[in-house]
Amino acid sequence: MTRQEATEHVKAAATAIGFDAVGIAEAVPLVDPIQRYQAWIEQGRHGMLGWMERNLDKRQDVSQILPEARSVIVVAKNYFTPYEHSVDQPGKISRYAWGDDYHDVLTPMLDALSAKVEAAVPGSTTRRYVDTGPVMEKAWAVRAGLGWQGKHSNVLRRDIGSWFFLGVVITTADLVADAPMEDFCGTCTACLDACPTQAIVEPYVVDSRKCLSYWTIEVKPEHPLPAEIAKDLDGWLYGCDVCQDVCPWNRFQAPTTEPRFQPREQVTNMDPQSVVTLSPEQFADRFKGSPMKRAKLAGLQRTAAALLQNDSNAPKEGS
Ligand code: B12
Ligand code: SF4
Ligand code: SF4
Repeated sequence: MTRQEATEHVKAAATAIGFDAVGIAEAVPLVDPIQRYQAWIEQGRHGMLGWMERNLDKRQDVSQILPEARSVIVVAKNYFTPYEHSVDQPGKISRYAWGDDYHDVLTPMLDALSAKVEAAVPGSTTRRYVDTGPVMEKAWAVRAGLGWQGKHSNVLRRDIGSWFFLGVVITTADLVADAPMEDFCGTCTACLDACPTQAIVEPYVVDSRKCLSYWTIEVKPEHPLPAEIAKDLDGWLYGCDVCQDVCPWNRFQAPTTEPRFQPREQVTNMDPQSVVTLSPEQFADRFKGSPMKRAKLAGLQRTAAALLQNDSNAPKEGS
């Protein structure tokens, strides 16, 4: 197979496996993204996510992960389902967590893609990631022309908006790289204007310390929610979708074909009162295979208690 044929074969395989988009980048070190990443860390914008301070060499240069890496294949998997959050009750769960854990869904798909790459280019090797290591997935997606980075900092495309997960296969196979995509944010500032906590501190830059997603998912349960976050939860129990809900490119997104991303038992909200009374056994049973396990029972209960205590947390109309 020629280089061009191998590239086409790999892209066709990504589609056949069920990915919604694929792009390829040359595996040379990232320059601007790593400088911006470093500045972001120095400004403390990662908050308590101490692991983000480590492995800068690997984040910059994937050959520190896979020596002789030549290409980075980036794939997108749509998780949009045609349901809305209940606007009249608090306890909103972010879309990405309505179905099964995306790590469980994407990992075998990435393994299948890796096998196709290794077969197309004999002697090549691969390493795959889906939010599982020190790889700057958004920066690689941008370089691979998979989408552009929106002002809310998520990667998006005109055809499928931003409701997709990213996955990455680093490979020693030398494939033909794609050109980056144009930025279609234009003069829009809808995401910056709508963020309930002004966490998008400037276009393209999110400060985790202000972001509801950080507080409701990532911060360990032993840390109480700061008063200014607790009062502005805007009805969110787990994660936050506001900056993507308001994005014009998300208006017409086609639903995912993946049954495992459908809302479990049609659940898009959870009554905070039912969360504070949940037992560990009920939690383990209810959230088996769900991304929501990540917050731990005590973490969910911390947010649920804040939702119950703050009247201002009733979701605003239309949010
Ligand atoms: C840490 C992390 C978080 C943190 C920090 C958020 C963030 N903005 O990075 C928190 C916990 C807040 C978070 C929240 C969410 N996350 Co998250 N997260 C990650 C993770 C593990 C690392 C991202 C990272 O390195 N951030 C560090 C900062 C420095 O990166 P950055 O924001 O991209 O910074 C760039 C821009 O600021 C840019 N920049 C700065 N100035 C300028 C100026 C111009 C002109 C331009 C063009 C660019 C630019 O340069 C920087 C470097 O490239 C990735 C998985 C991975 N390994 O990559 C998932 C990931 C980014 N998360 C994801 C998701 C789905 C979410 C949520 C939507 C979940 C939810 N519904 O609650 C929210 C979205 C919040 C938001 N608006 O960003 C997806 C995004 C998919 C996509 N379509 O882009 C990822 C890729 C996971 C995955 N594999 O699918 N997340
Ligand atoms: S996820 Fe929510 S809190 Fe975080 S930047 Fe987006 S709108 Fe703001
Ligand atoms: S809401 Fe507007 S500014 Fe924000 S990502 Fe979407 S198009 Fe870009």
